[in-house]
Amino acid sequence: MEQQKENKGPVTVIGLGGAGVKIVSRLTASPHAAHLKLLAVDTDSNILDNSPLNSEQKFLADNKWRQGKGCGGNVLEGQRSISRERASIEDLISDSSLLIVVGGLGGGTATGGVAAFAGIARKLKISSIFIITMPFSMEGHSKRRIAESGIKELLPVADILLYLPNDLLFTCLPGDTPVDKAFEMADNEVARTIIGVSEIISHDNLLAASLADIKEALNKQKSSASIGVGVANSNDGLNRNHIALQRMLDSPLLGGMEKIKEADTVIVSLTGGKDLKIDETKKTLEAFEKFVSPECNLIVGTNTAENYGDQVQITTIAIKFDTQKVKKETPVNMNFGVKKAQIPEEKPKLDSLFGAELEQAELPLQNISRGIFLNTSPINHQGEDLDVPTFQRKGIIIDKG
Ligand SMILES: Nc1nc2c(ncn2[C@@H]2O[C@H](COP(=O)(O)OP(=O)(O)OP(=O)(O)O)[C@@H](O)[C@H]2O)c(=O)[nH]1
Ligand SMILES: [Mg+2]
Repeated sequence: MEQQKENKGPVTVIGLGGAGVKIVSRLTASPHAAHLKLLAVDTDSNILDNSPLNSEQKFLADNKWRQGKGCGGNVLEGQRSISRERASIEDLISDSSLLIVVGGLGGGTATGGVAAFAGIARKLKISSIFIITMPFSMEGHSKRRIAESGIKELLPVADILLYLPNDLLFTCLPGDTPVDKAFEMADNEVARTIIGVSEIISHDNLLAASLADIKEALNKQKSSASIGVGVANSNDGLNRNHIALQRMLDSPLLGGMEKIKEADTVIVSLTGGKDLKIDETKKTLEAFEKFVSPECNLIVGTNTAENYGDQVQITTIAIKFDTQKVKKETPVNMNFGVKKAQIPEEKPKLDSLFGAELEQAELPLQNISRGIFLNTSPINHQGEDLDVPTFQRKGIIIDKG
């Protein structure tokens, strides 16, 4: 695997095509996205004009050729439009430490353009994550086929691909919900997912789940995965973490608690403000163990960020490996993957994320608990060190297989 360059630049989030631009536009209102560099790229000038991003954040791809009218669902034109702008796009993202591209597959611009972005990121040695929505079933078979062709192009070149079926949102929406409202909800969920994913791989995590492990699991075999995000603050009740946990379990893109129960690997990341207490963190993460199967590889991470105030966010990614589908060209469901957590003393370096570290046979999970409770005295009860999470006390060994 090619080494990614060391770069202390921003995490750049690019919204590509109509849906992508709308989702990125939602992030402008979130204080939790303040550390992200947001960019909107489209072939449609109307979409860009309607975005609250400022003019430096907007890029109209191939203005002269498409005349700002979008690609009208033509994937080839989407491919050409973005490819023709390679040099300008390189300039836009060259300072990035990580690139997150978000878009809705099914139209021309994003479906055609995503692979070009992956290629540009590779050339610049910037790690890339693609957070992609799949069309609603109501949009018809042809949109789905277009979207699947986009996934097929993207899979071999993206570092990480996470695709979210818009349909999952319907499971919790009343039947008479207007389409616009459904899209709006999808936008909000995806925007939350972007923040959650960027938190998980954040550089100053006390316990950062490493991007290398996500990548490793993805390379190992194709998998299906679900993402849940829950947010709460102290106005919601005394136990904000548990409320956030419940909201995460109810979040539409997760697709129900079963997804966590069935998962082979689950990563759970808790982010809060500077007042996030060790004991509430510990209780929440231990409570989480009840949801997973004993064989599950459970990875936990906590993170504090000043702009969270009294808010907490729990992000969960539940992955189920599907050995039947390993050899298929396209996966059936969303893709994502994770494995161990990073030891907290050292910040993860992007240049080492895809390197030789992937070769370790057994994961040093024992170190994780020392990270959470680094500067506190150990709590012993009946000869057991309660600072060590139960799943570790039970001696569950994670084999990378
Ligand atoms: N979440 C969300 N998804 C949307 C929205 N609008 C469209 N989509 C989804 O995104 C897919 C692609 O639509 P667009 O983003 O408009 O397409 P595009 O990439 O701009 O491509 P062209 O318009 O053909 O150039 C659709 O099939 C929908 O599934 C939206 O407002 N929010
Ligand atoms: Mg469009």
